[in-house]
Amino acid sequence: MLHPNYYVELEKYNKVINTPNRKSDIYNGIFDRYVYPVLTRRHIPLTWKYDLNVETNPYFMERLGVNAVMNSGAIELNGKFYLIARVEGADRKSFFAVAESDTGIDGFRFWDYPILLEDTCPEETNVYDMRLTKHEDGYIYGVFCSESKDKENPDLSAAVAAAGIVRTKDLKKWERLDNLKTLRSPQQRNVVLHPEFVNGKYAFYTRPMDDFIDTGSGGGIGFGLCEDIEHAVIDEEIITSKRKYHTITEAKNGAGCVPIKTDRGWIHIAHGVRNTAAGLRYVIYAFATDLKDPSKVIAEPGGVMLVPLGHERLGDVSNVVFTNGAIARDNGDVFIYYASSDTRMHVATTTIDRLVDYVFNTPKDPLRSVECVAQRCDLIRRNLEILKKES
Ligand code: M1P
Repeated sequence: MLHPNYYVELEKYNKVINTPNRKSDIYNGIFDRYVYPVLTRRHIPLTWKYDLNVETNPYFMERLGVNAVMNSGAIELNGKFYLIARVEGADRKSFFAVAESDTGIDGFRFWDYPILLEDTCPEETNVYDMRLTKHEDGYIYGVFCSESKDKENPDLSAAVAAAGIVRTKDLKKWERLDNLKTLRSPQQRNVVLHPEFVNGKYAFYTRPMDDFIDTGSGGGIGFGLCEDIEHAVIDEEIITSKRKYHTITEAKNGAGCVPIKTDRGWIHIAHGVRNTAAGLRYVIYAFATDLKDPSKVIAEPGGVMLVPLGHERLGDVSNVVFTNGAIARDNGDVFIYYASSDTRMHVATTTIDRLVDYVFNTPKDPLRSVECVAQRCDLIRRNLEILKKES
């Protein structure tokens, strides 16, 4: 016999899982937003949190609570949409779990068990933010942040971030490979594996960092090649998308989704961070790189593509949107998955055509107010002429 509250909570869970999503009326022509998040802590199965045994849990208490579901890698396999979510337990430790949906915009349901990674790094305390790459070598790779205490530094919060690597063919069996070594950068986070070989080598987008939080002298999103994915080592990292003064990337930036291949170039959807009196503000931006040389930026629209709006602005780490997963379908549809305020997951939908138009035809940031106003006045002038002709 189960506790009566089990049935109450089960009904709530089923309602969350079965609520259809719909497009919101917020318009920008670039992508559609949706009214409901696609994954939240309310999507966590009851079996992950409660002890259902009434003798050992007479009050039907959460024994292992879940705090947030966020930053998820994404992949389509056999026509189904999968998110590898970062689930953060009440104990602040994150882990990965697969959620599956038929539509990509709703109905995401976690598999029975989260992913139990091979315990190959005794010093590793926390893992998060997996990017999933369907590589041309036939494997699906997951690259994530592997965080450990910085033993050299007596500060209790001092940590070291490295890029952990796993691979799978079915999202069920995962093989852990060596963490990525970047010989010239002491720390790494937001590392993404490029889906194709470049000059016969595995190519990674990196984020050189001097420190756990501050990227320090790290100039932006890096790019480096390595020979052996099982023992990945990168010597030189060159900078692709650079951080710039008084832009959305001033404090830092980082690669997000695996780049999307189009006829015009690789489209990257990344995050940029700036500092404010209210703390760091994370937004999502896009740029394109050359098809033959994916480190070479060939188009960089000015400003943000997606910002936290309304309830997205509030959460455990407020004023944050962050993406590490998108699905580009064969029919040209693109599903961009993003987390808001380190708390919940959302989807934004668009198409390859729209992304290409956005990335290649949105004006660049002229970097100075006076030139930004001139740019806007030019647009207004052209528009007023059109309206005059129409009237
Ligand atoms: O809290 C916002 C984000 O902070 C980190 O991103 P970055 O390395 O660019 O600062 C990550 O830890 C990410 O998980 C988190 O969402």
